[in-house]
Amino acid sequence: MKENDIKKIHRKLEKALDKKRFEHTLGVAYTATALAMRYEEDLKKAEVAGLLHDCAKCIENSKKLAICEKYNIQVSDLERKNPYLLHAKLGGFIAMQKYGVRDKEIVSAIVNHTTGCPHMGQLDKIIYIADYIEPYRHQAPHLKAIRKMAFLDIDKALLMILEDTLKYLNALGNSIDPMTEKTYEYYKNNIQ
Ligand code: DGI
Ligand code: FE
Ligand code: FE
Repeated sequence: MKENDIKKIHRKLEKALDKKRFEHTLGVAYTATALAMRYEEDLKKAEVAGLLHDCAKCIENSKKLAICEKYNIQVSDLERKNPYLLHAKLGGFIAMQKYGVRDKEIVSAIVNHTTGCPHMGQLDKIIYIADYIEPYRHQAPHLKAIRKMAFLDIDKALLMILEDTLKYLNALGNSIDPMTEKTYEYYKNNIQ
């Protein structure tokens, strides 16, 4: 991925996202880059995945569903009731179609950034965590501790985020995607 390509992605994203989402996106991109330095992953891939992770976020819900229908992207009942969840899956598709991404790990990191999944790759984890801890986020509990843990132990940070996300969703009475649950169970049972 050349510098020029990254500039092109910036320009397109600025049109596709509202101002707040674009700021969040930049926050995720540089937080992901910092985590990639720490965990010796490809810096440019982390930057591109961070930039594009929410590329489908500002599409209207009805349009999200329409795009999924048009391109035969599977939509579960839970996603139909909570179409905002689709921005992850759809984001992976749009990253390939509109932004020319060919790298499987980047696409995977975008697709899995909302619910996570068991056996996440290193780039998946980096984007999942960067999304939660980027500097423009203010409201989540334990942010200070999770930000610190992200640079000490990536799996522990992941588990802390999953735990807090499930607590938050349960407190609101929001339905839990089976993938969020599976991811939590997997990491709870697989790390000390
Ligand atoms: O797109 P962002 O706001 O940057 O962050 P995100 O893609 O991680 O997720 C947005 C929301 O999705 C966040 O408030 C948590 C929520 N979420 C994650 N897992 C589930 C979920 N919502 C429901 N209903 N069910 C889930 O399993
Ligand atoms: Fe998102
Ligand atoms: Fe995000």
